[in-house]
Amino acid sequence: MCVDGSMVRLHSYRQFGFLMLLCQSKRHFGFAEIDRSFRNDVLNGFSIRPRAIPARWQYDRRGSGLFDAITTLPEYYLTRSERSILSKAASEIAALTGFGRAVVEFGSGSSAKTPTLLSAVNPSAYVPIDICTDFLWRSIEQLSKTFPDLSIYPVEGDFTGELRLPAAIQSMPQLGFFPGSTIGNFVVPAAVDLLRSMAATLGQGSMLLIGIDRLKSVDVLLPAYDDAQGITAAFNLNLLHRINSELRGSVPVDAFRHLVRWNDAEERIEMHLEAACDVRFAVEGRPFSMAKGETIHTKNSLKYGPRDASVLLRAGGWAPIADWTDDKGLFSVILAKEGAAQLAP
Ligand code: SAH
Ligand code: AVI
Repeated sequence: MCVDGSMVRLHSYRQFGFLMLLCQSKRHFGFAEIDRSFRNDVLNGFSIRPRAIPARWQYDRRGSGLFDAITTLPEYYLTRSERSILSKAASEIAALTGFGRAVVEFGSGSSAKTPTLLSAVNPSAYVPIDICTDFLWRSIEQLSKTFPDLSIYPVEGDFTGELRLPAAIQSMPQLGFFPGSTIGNFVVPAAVDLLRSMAATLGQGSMLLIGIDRLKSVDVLLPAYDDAQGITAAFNLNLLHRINSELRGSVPVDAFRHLVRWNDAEERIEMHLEAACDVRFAVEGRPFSMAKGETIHTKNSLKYGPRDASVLLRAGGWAPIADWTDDKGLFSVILAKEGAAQLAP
């Protein structure tokens, strides 16, 4: 086993117990950076107008558990659609990528879709990257049972920041995996920057398999983000609980409600937390107030037509080579290779 900064190579499932201890001890050191960014983003987010807090902070342990529950909701078609595409296209994907690449997954969460890809492409290594440490380690435990011979190098951290991939995979051809339409949680300029930094991180000759949710009727989109059981509402409101517990907050969570809007000009779902009455609270000793009806913008989920998705990838330094959709055309999975396509004169 080797430990290199935030990366740990997992040679066998037997070492998992020791890894959990290591991970816990690392929390006291490496996590200071994440804690500091959370604090800065929240204090800044409550101070700017309109108020907004980046979506990545929704994924603490409880938030990630609630997101997993969202993926099974009847209204949340995204996960079902993408899984069906991946299962059907698995052998075509493998034929195009070849075997033995290192699979690098951005925002791996519970890695629920990963086994389908790993079984198809027979990777030389797997690198799950996630900001939510609890889920990262739990999913590795599961995966290492299913793929006992696979070298797994988890990376804990923010994939929008500077990423150091494990030295051991640097000489291997790489396949980026970015499922779930997480790219939709970034506004277009940020999405382009992220795709470019992925291309730089994965390097020449790499490929990217990305899931992107398609534009569709608002009648389908709104319930997917405002489900009848209120799981998405609990997921959104959990951000306020997290602020209270991690940042000495006194936000009156019961005074907020989950609000979902379709922004037609930007072709995106927006999630907000709306104050149901005038509120005053403090975070890290700083006082804030919000008037009834004011909102905190907590997430965007951009939707793309097939052509726009292709343009986005090209702008981000990836040339699409194949794409697949589900029976209803709700979602798309695109395989792209690193390097912008040559433009005709
Ligand atoms: N890939 C899974 C999970 C998608 S949810 C799926 O397709 O279902 C988004 C995941 O990305 C969460 O696990 C969240 O913790 C992670 N995430 C979000 N923003 C991140 C960031 N900036 N850096 C690292 N991980 C991030
Ligand atoms: C991960 N991401 C693409 C999800 C989405 O659909 O925007 C996050 C989500 N949040 C609430 N519901 C789903």
